[in-house]
Amino acid sequence: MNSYINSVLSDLNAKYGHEKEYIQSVTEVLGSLDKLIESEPKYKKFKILERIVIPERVIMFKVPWIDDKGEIQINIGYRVQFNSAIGPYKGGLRFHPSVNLGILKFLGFEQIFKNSLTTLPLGGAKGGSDFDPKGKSAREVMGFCQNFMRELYRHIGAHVDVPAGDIGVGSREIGYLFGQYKSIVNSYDSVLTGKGINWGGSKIRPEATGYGCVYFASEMLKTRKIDLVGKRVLISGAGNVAQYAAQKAIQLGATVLSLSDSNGSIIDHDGITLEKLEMIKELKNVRRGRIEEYASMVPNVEFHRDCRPWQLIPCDIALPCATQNELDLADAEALVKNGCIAVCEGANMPTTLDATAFFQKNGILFAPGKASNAGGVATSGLEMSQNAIRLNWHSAEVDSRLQSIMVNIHDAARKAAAEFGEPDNYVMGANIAGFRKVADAMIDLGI
Ligand code: NDP
Ligand code: 2IT
Repeated sequence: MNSYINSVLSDLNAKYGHEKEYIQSVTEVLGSLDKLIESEPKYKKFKILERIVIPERVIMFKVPWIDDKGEIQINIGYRVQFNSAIGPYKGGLRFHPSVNLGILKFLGFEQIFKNSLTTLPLGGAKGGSDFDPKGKSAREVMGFCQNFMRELYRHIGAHVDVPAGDIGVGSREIGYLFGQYKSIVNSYDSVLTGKGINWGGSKIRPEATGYGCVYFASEMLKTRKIDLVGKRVLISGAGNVAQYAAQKAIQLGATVLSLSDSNGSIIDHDGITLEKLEMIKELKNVRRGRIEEYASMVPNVEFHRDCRPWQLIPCDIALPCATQNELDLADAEALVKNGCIAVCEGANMPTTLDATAFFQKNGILFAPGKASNAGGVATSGLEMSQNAIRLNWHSAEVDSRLQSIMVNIHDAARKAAAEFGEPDNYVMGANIAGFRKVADAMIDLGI
């Protein structure tokens, strides 16, 4: 590896080695910029790597709230405003007990390059809390969201920072957050995306990440003259991204065999149909149940407790759509052995670094999340545009913009990878294409 990159990485490791996911994401990005850094001395001259790996601002705050028993509970809230060189900070909020500063720094860092790839003017950020929405009543979730926004409101704004959803934050939570923002500030600002359709949301935003991931997979397959018809697809997760990745894959003729949650995976040997998917949406989004229950609702379905889908049954395409590091080297070896041809990340950094390297070594089409899951934030950008012009576009219009953005991202990643001699290396291509625009803007804006 280039000595400049090496020294930045080793300094970062010395200071933040305990923030494992953050170090992993920085290693992945910087590790693929070798050839660019060699060919463009300006990035070293302006110390862009040292500057881009450190967030512009980190906000941490206490969130006290009262549970249904009347007891006081305390969680930690965060917003990592990572980079605003090309636009206002933009990125989701995650509510999950595993949330800590290192995880949000990894997600905020990824978001910089993802947002740059969308072609829209969006900086990178991420936030959230270690609050666990699982098992909480709607009143408790509302109370938590209101107290979270009681502090966050002063740090965000339509031209400052525009949060959205992520794990544990869907339209219900965005509603409570927006209601509280509006009541404090007394202004209908476009300050959150993923809003409900009746109060400023965009058509296709709920579908966008999952649909976009499948559009990206189709583009990758096209480079080998393959389509999705009849392909066996394994999907992990059963939340927003997984549900709509499944929906689009089924619509395009693929057979979706699995979904999962943190308790385990279901394998549907007959394939999940659009009708069965509606049952899953009711189970997960309305009743907030466990994916295990699907096995008792539908024949020819197995539930595998505490297992991820990757080693359970052969597939052609894998779409990891749950969480970080949920596909490791042993999973990658099994997928390749079983004939998998493409892996397209719906989640953020679901594949470990050694598993990614294994896929690449074995000629698997591999799409990194910052490219293949960018449809969500891109459609958030379209929601901001609609709010700014006070219009709502039809579904077909938003979907067609989403599709062309995904095709653009695919082509930009391939083009950048080809420029440096590795046309099939989507990791390298996405990182270079995303990085260049932000780094050049940082140079233009001075220090
Ligand atoms: P949801 O909360 O809707 O769903 C998350 C799913 O992943 C659930 O099935 C959940 O299971 C499972 N999951 C979460 N954490 C774990 C874990 N530690 N181990 C195993 N399973 C887990 O979130 P999303 O679908 O919105 O997000 C999924 C992924 O996609 C995340 O990586 C997110 O960062 C990424 N993403 C989301 C975007 C969006 O627009 N929503 C945009 C781009 C990326 P359980 O219910 O048991 O917790
Ligand atoms: O990881 C992501 O890109 C998201 N959670 C969506 C962010 C957004 O602002 O829509």
